[in-house]
Amino acid sequence: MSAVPVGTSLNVPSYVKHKKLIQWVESIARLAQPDRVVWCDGSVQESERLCDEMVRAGTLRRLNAAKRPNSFLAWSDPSDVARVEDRTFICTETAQEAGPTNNWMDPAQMRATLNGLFSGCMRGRTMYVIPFSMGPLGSHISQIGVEVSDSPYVVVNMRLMTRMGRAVFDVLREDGEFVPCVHSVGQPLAAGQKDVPWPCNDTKYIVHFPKTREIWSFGSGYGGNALLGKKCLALRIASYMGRDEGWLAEHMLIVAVTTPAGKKYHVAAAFPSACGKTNFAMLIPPSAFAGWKVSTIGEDIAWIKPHEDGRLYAINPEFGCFGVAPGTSDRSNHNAMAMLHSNVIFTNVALTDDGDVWWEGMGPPPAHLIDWQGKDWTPDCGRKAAHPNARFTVAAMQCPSIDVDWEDPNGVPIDAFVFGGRRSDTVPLVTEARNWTEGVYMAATMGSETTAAAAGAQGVLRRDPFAMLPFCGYNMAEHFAHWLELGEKLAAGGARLPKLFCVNWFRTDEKGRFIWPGFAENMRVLQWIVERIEGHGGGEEHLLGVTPRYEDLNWSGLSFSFDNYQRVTEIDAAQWRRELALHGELFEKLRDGLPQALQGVRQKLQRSLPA
Ligand code: SAT
Ligand code: MN
Repeated sequence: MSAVPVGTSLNVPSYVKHKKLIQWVESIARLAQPDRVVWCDGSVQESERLCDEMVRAGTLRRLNAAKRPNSFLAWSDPSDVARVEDRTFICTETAQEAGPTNNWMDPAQMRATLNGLFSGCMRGRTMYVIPFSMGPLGSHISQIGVEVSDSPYVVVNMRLMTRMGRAVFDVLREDGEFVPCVHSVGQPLAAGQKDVPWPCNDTKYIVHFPKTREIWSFGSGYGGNALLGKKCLALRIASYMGRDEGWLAEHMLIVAVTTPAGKKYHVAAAFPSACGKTNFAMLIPPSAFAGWKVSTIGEDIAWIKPHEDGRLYAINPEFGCFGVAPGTSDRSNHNAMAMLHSNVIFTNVALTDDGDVWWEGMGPPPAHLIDWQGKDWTPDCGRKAAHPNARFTVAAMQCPSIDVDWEDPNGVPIDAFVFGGRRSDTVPLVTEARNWTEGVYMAATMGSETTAAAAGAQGVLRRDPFAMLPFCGYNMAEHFAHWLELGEKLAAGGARLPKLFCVNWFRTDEKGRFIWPGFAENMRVLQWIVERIEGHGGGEEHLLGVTPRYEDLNWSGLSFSFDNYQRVTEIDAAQWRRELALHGELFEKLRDGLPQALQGVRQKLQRSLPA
């Protein structure tokens, strides 16, 4: 091997035989000039050692072992708390290929920028080589990635979020394909300089080269900015792969619903970040639903492929959850609370006086806490104790409702797709599309009020097609076309297509309170969806599709008045005129490549609106 930077040895383990991979690691080491290179094996011992080091460095706090065994708390820099969408780039050959909803930059120009940023950026730090598989190891659906990162926090999180470690090299062997992912917090250390607990850089770049399947991330250590298997690989790069290869990478949870008759159905549902995907994926049916069972296959991402039988099968490419903590409680998500009892990394939640964690919505506030910024907190201090985008990282296997088939390398057959946004008005509780094109239209025109998952203003209504606005690695208009073509292809083969539904749990009253109880009560909607799949659910056809009448839902165990039901299902003509105008604005923005069929649906809706 040729010489590496002064004082650096690549330390390649003997079991790594992949020349191209070794050369690539060497090239990044030369560029970034870390003090040391460490190849991660994914073992418990490795994770424990790194956690101990991070505790000493002040990055992690070990939580009370009696209350929260083997769990840690990290507080990030206050400037590094969420995905940075305006610093996320798709570098395709042409701007048209990335489309108007992505930030585009010319690949050559971006490479020059990255070369500058990354040169020497790991000085004084260790560069970890993190091999991981998205999807079960060795499955034909899975993709291998290798992330190099100067953040030990990234290593221990990747171990929970992906199948990470030495076994990946058994799959890669000498020349297997992998997605190279380069990550740096972007804060080199001079000789003798003391580190900070959460190094990061005000300059941030989250960059994708979809054609060459490369990811480069600079300046952030947080979540989807830094755990590159998740949004970067499993959504942005994978959606681009799927477009080329005839499959889908979607921002969807996957649940199985088993009926009292023992029939099992699979539903994949798209919601924007921090709109309750984790809660829906782990729903426990209310006690009145005896015999019904909901089990979890995934809670954030689905890879969906057509099989020989003509149906669509989905896998969860992830191995863990990176869920929103605030609002999670025994009432909102009992399964999530149970899965958080041990082996968790919490980020940006508050610390209790007895060494446990707390966040808004968990339960009554303790009299005193240390907040996510390390400051004393009391219930009357006027600040939030946890950051609104505070998260937990935990292995999916710890979820009590995890489905027996969740690691099936062939995936599970999808019976229905559900699309939902956070809308305080306009969009009814649930609507079934009358056909595939109408369903794609619903997904394409989804709107949602923004949440703390991304930096920027919250509660602003924006179009979020397929809940993929920040995650589609190519032109969104083409994504619509890809869905329409896939539907046509499957239908032409004689397959029964999944049914498509649009939901909205978030309508509010005059005082801004949610009208629909949500959470476990969403089971009522889920039961109706299953009945529609089975062909016996009742409903009423209207402008947008089919919605259950009051008497079509199972109300046992809940008192929810007919009037309130009207308020969550009503279609207001004035609101829909505004809504269709907004759809028009989106279509205008996406006009290059927008499928004509979708314009057709919009025109039909416009004509059917009462004057
Ligand atoms: O991208 S993150 O995983 O940090 C947050 C999200 O959008 O779900
Ligand atoms: Mn998400």
